[in-house]
Amino acid sequence: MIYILLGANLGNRVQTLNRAVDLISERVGPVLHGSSFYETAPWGVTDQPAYVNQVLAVETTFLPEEVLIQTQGIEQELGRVRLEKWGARVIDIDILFYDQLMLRTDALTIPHPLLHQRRFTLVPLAEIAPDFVHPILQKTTLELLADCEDEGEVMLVY
Ligand code: A4P
Ligand code: MG
Repeated sequence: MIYILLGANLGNRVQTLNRAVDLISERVGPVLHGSSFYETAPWGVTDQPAYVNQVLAVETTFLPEEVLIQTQGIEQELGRVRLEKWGARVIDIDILFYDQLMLRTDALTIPHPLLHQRRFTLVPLAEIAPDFVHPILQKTTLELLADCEDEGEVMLVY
């Protein structure tokens, strides 16, 4: 099982996320669970519009690098223009976990190295995978959330 974070803060955010879910199920594998949509305060670069974030649980037969190629293709197709690190974007797709795998290459770090510092990731993840254990930190999502010092607002949309 892999866990994927979707984020959008430009354009029709919810429509973009729905299209991303469809493309992921076609090109990566069946989407077994999807969290609710959350409207979240921008993290990192705070002078940008609010995001909508969602976390998906996806079953895949692809290797991690192949998943990244697929998700980057989907980002391109949905109109992602890369401007500024952590800056505004039509769509961002991050791979959070790939089973209990730990991986670090130039292109890919799994688990995502910042996930435990971000309420916009942990809150939706806790909805669909509260007891998943982070392979490096050896804590469940709920434990990571309890320890997280991020105070960014995360509001359930639907
Ligand atoms: N990459 C490495 N590991 C991964 C991984 N696990 N998943 C590489 C996906 N990509 C991974 O990403 C840069 C490179 O990261 C990719 O080429 C890939 O090889 P990017 O998406 O091009 O650049 P970026 O997104 O601007 O930078 P970065 O560091 O990925 O930013 P983040 O961490 O994605 O943060 N605030 C809220 N509320 N909600 C958000 O969703 N997102 C960001 C972006 C900032 N603030 C946010 C949100
Ligand atoms: Mg990214």
